[in-house]
Amino acid sequence: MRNLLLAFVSFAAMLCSAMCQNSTPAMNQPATSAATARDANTDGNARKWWKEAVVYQIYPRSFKDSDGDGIGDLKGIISKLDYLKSLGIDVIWLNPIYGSPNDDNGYDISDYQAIMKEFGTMQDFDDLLKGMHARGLKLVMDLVVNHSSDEHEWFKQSRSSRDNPYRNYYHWWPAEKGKPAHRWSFFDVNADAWKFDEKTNSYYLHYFSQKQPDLNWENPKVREEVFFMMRFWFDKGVDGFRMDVIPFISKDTSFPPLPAEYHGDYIRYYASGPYTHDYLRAMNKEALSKYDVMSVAEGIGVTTADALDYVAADRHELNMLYHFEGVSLGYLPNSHKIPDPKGYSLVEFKNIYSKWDAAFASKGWGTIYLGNHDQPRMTTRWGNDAPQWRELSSKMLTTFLLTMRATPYYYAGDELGMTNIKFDRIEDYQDIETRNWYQLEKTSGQDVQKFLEAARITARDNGRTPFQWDRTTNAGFTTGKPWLKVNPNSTSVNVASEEGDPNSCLNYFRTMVRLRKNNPVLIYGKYTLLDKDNPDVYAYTRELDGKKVLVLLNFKDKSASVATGHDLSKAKTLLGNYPAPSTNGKLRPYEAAIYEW
Ligand code: TEU
Repeated sequence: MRNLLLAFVSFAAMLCSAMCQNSTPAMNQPATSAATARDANTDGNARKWWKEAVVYQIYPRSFKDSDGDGIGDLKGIISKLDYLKSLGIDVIWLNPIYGSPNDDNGYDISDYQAIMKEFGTMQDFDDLLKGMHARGLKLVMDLVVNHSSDEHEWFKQSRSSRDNPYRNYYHWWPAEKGKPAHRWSFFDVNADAWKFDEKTNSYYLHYFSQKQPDLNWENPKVREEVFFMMRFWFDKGVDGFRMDVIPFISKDTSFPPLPAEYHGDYIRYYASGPYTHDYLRAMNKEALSKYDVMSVAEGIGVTTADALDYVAADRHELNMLYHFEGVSLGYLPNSHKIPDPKGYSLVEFKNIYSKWDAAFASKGWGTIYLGNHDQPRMTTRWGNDAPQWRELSSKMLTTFLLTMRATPYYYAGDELGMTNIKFDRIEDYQDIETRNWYQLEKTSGQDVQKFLEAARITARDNGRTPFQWDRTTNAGFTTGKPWLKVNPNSTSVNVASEEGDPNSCLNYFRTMVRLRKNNPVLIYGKYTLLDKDNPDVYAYTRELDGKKVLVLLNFKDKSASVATGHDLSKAKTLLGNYPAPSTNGKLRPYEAAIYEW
């Protein structure tokens, strides 16, 4: 029960910490603080390819299966390169494709320099990279180095004896010192991040599952191994890394009881390690800075107060990070992602994205996303997946993502308006997070029905169902049995049927990407929020070099008015999701419209 409570409190605190502007700054900041450095230099408007890019994320397991085993693979992606090119996107981020026993679908890596056998071979990888580069597409890989798999050779050695040379590659706590101070685990059935290992009478640390032991970054050998591995992929030609839970890599290795200021807030504590920025600067020096590549942190636990410490150019660390504040909105406090029955507040939503825009107004650079492999489908979560609103709301959200001053990270399938599958039974879920949280609820006597009800909206597998290519069996994803069920709406929501329809979500996405790429104002232009207390409409302008663009987005399923102070009848309409965009400030349900002066 205690663990469950801690899990609840901690998860809630993660959401809450993301909301707190003035949370405790990272411990042991270096002498030259980011704030001082910030005043001396501005990099916010320096033009870079990765600021102008539209990033498209592919979950390889679910994209396209070429050999009928029910699991997507690299040859499958290769067979769809022309489709990817046709979207107009620039960069493809692939979730992990390395050797892995798949406890967490590739986020548990057993060989960093090999390709997962279900996904293909190194030759397939080389062919994929070549095919992408031939089409002018860049490839960003996932870097998962907070932890490895327990099946990695390093861990096998490490756990074999206390004096093995690899012992210090991981965090061990000898049992004769008693139980270590509690640490919360994301995926453990008891939410306990310490696992007792009989062989050496010690506990090892795993912030995620028991099969994902945390690497010990204090060991210089670990850092060298990681930087070497990064160079290996860069030398092959990859164009960057998305860095999994990178704010967690540095720990206070005395493992004290949770300091009072972090009570109930493990995520913020995990993201405030003493040497995070030293490690990132070393990573920049030893690997990133040697290549023309991009880097983006999964900015878990990072707030607007410390974001620039990661991404201001003069810090020489990373290029971008993505925050959790937006996607954490609208959950009930003290819950495992139980959505508030009242829905989310658009005013809060606008405040969050405006605050994050302001964080990078003169330094650093932002990112924007509403979906990824850890999130439900954006149309279900932030729009409306009822048949009459699915397309309109999906296009409206696409308009938002592609008109903000931040690099868009767009999740495969959202261009089709894919929606949550909404499983009823726990057996249908494959994801370790949902399965283990369910167990945790069950063993502690919670209402599992309520949990399952919430999972229909929030569970990660909703965003991982197979990509919908056409209306044939299994949506054209596989000729075998798909590893995760295909959404029944694939008979109408799929590439083949949307391809030929000029008004489809797919073609709207293509048009929207083109519009962004052809209008630097949509990339670099200053962002100003209008009518900020309007509960229904998100309205903002973007301005650059005398050009002004106004974006109006109705987030509701009813008509709504907006006061922009602009005479829309004098503006040129650039794009809208209704045949003729409104010109009088009265927006139809889920209407999106872009105007220019
Ligand atoms: O995600 C980090 C993370 O904390 C997620 O577990 C997230 O908070 C959760 O899904 C919200 O419900 C990264 C990866 O993106 C994720 O897929 C991995 O499972 C995790 O790290 C461990 O590597």
